[in-house]
Formats: sequence, C-alpha cells, structure tokens
Amino acid sequence: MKKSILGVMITLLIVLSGCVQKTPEPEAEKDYICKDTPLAEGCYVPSDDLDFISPVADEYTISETFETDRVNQMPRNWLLYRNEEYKTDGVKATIVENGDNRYVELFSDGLKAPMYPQSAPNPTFIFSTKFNLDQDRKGVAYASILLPSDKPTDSISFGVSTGAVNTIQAIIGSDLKVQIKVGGPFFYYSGTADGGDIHSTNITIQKDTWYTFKFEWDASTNVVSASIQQGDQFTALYSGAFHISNRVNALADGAILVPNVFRVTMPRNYTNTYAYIDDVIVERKGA
Ligand SMILES: [Ca+2]
Repeated sequence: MKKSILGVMITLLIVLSGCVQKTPEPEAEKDYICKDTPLAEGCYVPSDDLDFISPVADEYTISETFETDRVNQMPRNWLLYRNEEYKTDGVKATIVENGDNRYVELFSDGLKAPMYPQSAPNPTFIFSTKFNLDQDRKGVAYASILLPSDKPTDSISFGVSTGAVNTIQAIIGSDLKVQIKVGGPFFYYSGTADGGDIHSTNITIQKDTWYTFKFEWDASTNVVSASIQQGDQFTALYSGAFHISNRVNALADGAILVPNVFRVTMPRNYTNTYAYIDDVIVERKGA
C-alpha cells in the first residue's frame, strides 16, 4: 500500500516537473516585451475599427411603445427633470398597464420649476427623449395623448425640438382646445424676446380618448406642420415656414448646437395635472 502511494507521488512529481520544463523560453521573452509596449508590432492584432472615428454623430430615431418597459417604473429611455426644490413625487412618469397595452402616466404638481433661465415662466414638468436627424434635417414625429376624466388635468404641451426647426408642439389647455406653438426657446422662454408663435385650431378634444398627433419638418422645403388623426386621416392643424429662433441653435454652415428631443411639458401653474402618453415615434421623412 505504502509503495503504491509512493509510486503515485513519484509519478506526479515527474509529470509536474515535465510540465515546467516544457514551457518554451521564447514565449516568455515575447510576453515580457509586449508588457512594456502593448502596441508594438506583433503584440496585438490590428483592427480598422481602432482607427475609425465617425466625423458625424450617428442619426437615430425614436420608437417608443413602452411595451418592454417595466410597470410602475420610469420608462428607461427618457429623462424627467427635477431639482432639489421638487417634492419627491412632485413630478412622475410611470409605466402603467391596461389590458395588453403599456403606456406612461404623467403627473405634475405644478409647484416648482427649473431655476434657469431666471424670471422665465419655466414649466414644472419636462419629460424628454433624444433623437438625431441632423443630417436629414427633416422627419416625422407621432405621439398619442389621453387626458383622464377621473383625475385632475390642466395644461400640457408636447412636440419636437430640433436644431433645424427650433420647436413645434401641440398645447392642450384646461378648456381642452388644441393650439399649435411654433418656435420659441428650448423650454418656454429664451430671454431673447422670442416666445414662439401660438396658432389656434378648431379642434377640441374629449377626455378618456386617445388622440394621435403628427409633427413634420423639412428643411429642404422650409415647411413645418402639425396634424391630428381623425379616423384614418390626419387633419392639418398648422402648416408654415420654418421658425428660426433668436437663440443661436445652429451655425450658418448648418452645424447644429442643440439636441433633438421629443418633449412633454406641463406649466408651473400650482395645479395637479395627470395625462397619458403612448406611441412616441420619430421616423425619417420620405426617401
Ligand atoms: Ca403602448
């Protein structure tokens, strides 16, 4: 028995020493050289990807149906503004589920607002997600909105803000009438006497009903427009020329300095407002 254990140990020792001896010297030398010069020739496999830096930011669109977001959570691709003055639940954007559809419940207490720009009527509720169509400078955005009858509602605005066409948005007031606002600053007010232009429409919405709005912009034709879906058709609410804000958001050579966002806002009006949003889609326009 003892002999056999001894035999196994001796065999193991021979095998182990064999392994150590088998390590080739040149490999060890190469490892050492590359440790100090990892980018030297022969120390890495060159890849074209390492040298490529795109000269322009990639364009990307939005396709938010919220079906893969978690119920009771904030939708993951969106930002909701708040600062330390806001109450914990002063603004909320929460995924809710009704049947097999998920969408976002929006809430604003209307009490606080961003501190800047100072003495401006900044909104309390600012909910946004980014896209980028800066090369195309045209696109189509959709969003569906519902105002509930069983919870308080007041005023809500939603639409796109891009470098090429400052802003176009729909405003639904406490009277449920739809207005279209073109231009204006990134939030409500730029401090440059450019508050945007508000156009009334003959549309009044009803509560507890989903409405789909469409916003289009096209720098090549200098047209920006908004419409609302009625049945299978979209009814025009506004169509006009591009509005270029006083605020510098693009350079003369076309370079765009501000992000493209789809944005929902609610004013600082000391009023609780609930609203629901679904199917926020930004697509390329035409071919
Ligand atoms: Ca949905």
